[in-house]
Amino acid sequence: MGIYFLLFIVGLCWGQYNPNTQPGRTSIVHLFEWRWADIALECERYLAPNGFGGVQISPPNENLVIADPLQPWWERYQPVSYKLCTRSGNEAEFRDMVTRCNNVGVYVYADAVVNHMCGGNAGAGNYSTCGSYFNAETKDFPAVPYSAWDFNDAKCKSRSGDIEDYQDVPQVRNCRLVNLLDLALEKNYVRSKIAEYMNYLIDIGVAGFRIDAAKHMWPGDVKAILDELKDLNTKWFSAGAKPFIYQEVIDLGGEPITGSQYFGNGRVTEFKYGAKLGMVIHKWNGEKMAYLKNWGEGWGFVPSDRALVFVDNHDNQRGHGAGGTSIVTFWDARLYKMAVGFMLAHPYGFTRVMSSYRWPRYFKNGVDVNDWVGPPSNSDGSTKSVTINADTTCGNDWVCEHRWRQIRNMVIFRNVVDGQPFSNWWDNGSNQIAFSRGNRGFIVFNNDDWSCLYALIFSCLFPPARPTAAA
Ligand code: QV4
Ligand code: CA
Repeated sequence: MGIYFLLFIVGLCWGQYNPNTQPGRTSIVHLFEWRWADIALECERYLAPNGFGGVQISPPNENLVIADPLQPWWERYQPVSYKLCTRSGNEAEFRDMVTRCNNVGVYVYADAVVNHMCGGNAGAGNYSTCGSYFNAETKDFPAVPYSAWDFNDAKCKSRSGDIEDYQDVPQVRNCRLVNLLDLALEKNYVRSKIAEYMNYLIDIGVAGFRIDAAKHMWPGDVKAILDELKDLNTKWFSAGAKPFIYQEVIDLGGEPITGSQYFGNGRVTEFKYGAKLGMVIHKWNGEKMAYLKNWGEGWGFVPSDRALVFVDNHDNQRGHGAGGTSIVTFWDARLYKMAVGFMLAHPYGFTRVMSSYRWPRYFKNGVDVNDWVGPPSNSDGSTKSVTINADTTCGNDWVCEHRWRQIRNMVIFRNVVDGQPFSNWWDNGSNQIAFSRGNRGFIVFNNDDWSCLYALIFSCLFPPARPTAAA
């Protein structure tokens, strides 16, 4: 009896940390702001054939429609209800996407914005993506429904009602993140409405969730919600499979709230990863690739099986969130291929590839004042479809980093070497490194500007200024 009981418990726990991807598929891609119809097509025509395990989608629930600035990308982080209509598509399109992606073994991970509703100064009306009425002033969201009783304001002790001090733990959890109406997650009613929303997505076929702004929710409240979640839909997943959970907790050190406080719920986003790798790839502060020999927990990151890792994300690629100027993005294509290539070659963490859109950056005093600009749009405000060029790149200002040859190949490399140990490290003491993954894969990087990388055959295998990752 004992052993079975233990296995059952392990099975219960193991689920939240397991991405549920099909065997041999070891990465997901964040198709940021893509339309559901385009994601369905991409699952079938590209992600499945190239070994991607899944796709993170933008928040699928009804959000505030903001006129000034005009429909910023971040309006999708201001919920009005849990109805499934957004500029990515309606419920029918959402269902079609999940079914078609699941049918080709590419699973869907939804961005769950459940810490808050819209901004406190959003006014009142029906300017929302399903047309639902709301009143931010009175905290009335009849389409859920939520009323003023379901929000935290009375609990918040800061002067403004917003989070003012990240050293004050109750403030970070109970006050408004940039004035967003903060939900009272200790209330069973609020927990039940959120669990109802997430279970609705699970019934449709979703495989897991990114928990937005998890740092701003008490770990116990998050757990209480997760404990109400169903097992995954057995139409695509084995009986008893649990939703994969990765919580957005920005922890660069120096704050009382840490990623490890959330390990009981699932994985956490390891923001130190992108920030530190960016420093190394930029060769700033004396950082060099030779130092990557002990990459991972050796650099103070969370344990590998609790980490969701990425080079950049939708926030820090445009100066939001964490990571600062060290973050490498698609705007620096040469460095970006190297950073993503290294991430996919190294065994640490569960990897997420970013897929972005180009926006008209405009720097004033070193700050991009166009960081708010939403996805490529038609004149009526609808999101442009993702067109595919003859050379397999994307049009309409969709960057499609996941389709870049070096990145696609490294997604496949990671699949091929899955489970193989990090071994045979070599470096030149500077920015030329090489390592294998067991006897299944071998990779070389040359990020030195001044020297060829000579191999045994004494030829200049990898000339400088052309960082190369040979899989
Ligand atoms: C502003 C002021 C407030 C003021 C308010 C009054 O900052 O002090 O009270 O106006 O109107 C947008 C605007 C922001 C505005 C806010 C409320 O940018 O200027 O407040 O709306 O109107 C995204 C964007 C935010 C955006 C938010 C809501 O990044 O700029 O705010 O969506 O639209 C921390 C958190 C971390 C968070 C990160 C950005 O710990 O969890 O900040 N990351 C996640 C998401 C991120 C999203 C949110 C959380 C909120 O990844 O995309 O913020 O859901 O580090
Ligand atoms: Ca909160």
